[in-house]
Amino acid sequence: MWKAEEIKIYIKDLLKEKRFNHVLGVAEEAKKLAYLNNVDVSKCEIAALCHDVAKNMTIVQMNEIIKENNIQLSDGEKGNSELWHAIIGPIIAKNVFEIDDEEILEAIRWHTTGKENMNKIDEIIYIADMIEPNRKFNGVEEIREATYVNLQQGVVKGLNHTIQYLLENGKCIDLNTIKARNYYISKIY
Ligand code: DGI
Ligand code: FE
Ligand code: FE
Repeated sequence: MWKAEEIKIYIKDLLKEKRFNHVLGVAEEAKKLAYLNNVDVSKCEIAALCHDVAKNMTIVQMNEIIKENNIQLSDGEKGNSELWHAIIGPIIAKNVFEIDDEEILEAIRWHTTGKENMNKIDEIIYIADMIEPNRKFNGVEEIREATYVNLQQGVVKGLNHTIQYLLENGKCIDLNTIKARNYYISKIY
């Protein structure tokens, strides 16, 4: 498995500057949250550094990888190419960065939609992606504060925010996003 510093060098070349800075922001946020929640800091750092590794790919390139790897997309995923970088990310992380740790690969897989009953690493990567210091959208501060009170409370607020954004913009909401919210609100409230 590549070291964090080696992955950083690779993705600095791979991604645009803004995306690279986002990835570094997610890594710092994830490390802090890991420490505070008694989760493996270095696993979270590696997952964070890899989470958007497929973000610069074209739809054609992603389609090729999906076919080559016999990935069956759900009907919802087929029409929703923004979700594909999370599906392809673990494949690149495995093939290029030689990551075999299933927990790291799973955290990359679920960073965009979330899912029901995530483990703490999944939760940290999901929410660190949303609240890292470069994120400036309306409402981010409330999600940040909630996350530092309670990780799962932050996840609920993050899911609510995404669902609201998707509704307002007339976009399809992936079933995993909905199931995740239903799961987490029933746990929190
Ligand atoms: O890759 P990032 O930009 O850092 O963040 P991300 O992986 O969370 O991807 C964000 C995009 O994914 C954003 O445009 C909203 C979209 N997204 C997240 N959940 C869903 C979704 N899009 C649809 N259509 N449905 C979802 O459930
Ligand atoms: Fe992403
Ligand atoms: Fe991201």
